[in-house]
Amino acid sequence: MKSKGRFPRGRVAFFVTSNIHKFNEARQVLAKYKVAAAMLKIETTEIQDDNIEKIAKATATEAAKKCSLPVIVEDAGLFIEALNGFPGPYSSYVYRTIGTKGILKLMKNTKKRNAHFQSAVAFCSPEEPPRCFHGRTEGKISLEARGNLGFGFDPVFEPSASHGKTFAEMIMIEKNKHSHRAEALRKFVRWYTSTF
Ligand code: ITT
Repeated sequence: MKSKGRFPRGRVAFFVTSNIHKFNEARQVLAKYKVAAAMLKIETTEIQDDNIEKIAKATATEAAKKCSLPVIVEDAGLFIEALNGFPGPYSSYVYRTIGTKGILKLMKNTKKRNAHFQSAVAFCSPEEPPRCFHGRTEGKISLEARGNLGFGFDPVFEPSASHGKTFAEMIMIEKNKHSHRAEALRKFVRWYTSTF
């Protein structure tokens, strides 16, 4: 019998993250596919690598072993063309240190403002090797910070498809229409619901 408006038994994705904003965005995307999301905070040793897929896979493998559950981990980064892809995989550190103000300062007097976000969602169960799903949002770095929704670099990132709004000027449902994270998660959840 089909369940009406309820999550079918067993359709839960355990999302390992310490970032509540990421989790809330993911929860909204997964719910559309009737997959519930549970946030797990697990201490992992985040590896340093130029490749976000490698980081997400390594973290997912470690977390799945630690909690003996199938888990998803997402790693994301902002890649700015004029800065040769900086901060990319180092986005978390750069956000904590120089933040959006520092990015705007680095981009002062720079006409070429193209940038993109990349997301890698890794799924790993204790028995199997990890598998990865990708998302990407093209856009540009705004001239000034705008909006107070979202998190991280959202106030300075204008997705190309958004007619000049930054991510931080969008409610979550709108950000999820354009975002790298939502794209990667939709790929994951389509695979997940057709496999399990
Ligand atoms: P976890 O590793 O615990 O999941 P995190 O915040 O460290 O959380 P990431 O390493 O994936 O997550 O992201 C690195 C940083 O990139 C993050 O702290 C934000 O500053 C920025 N970032 C990632 N996704 C973003 C988004 O959708 N909007 C704005 N900034 C984002």
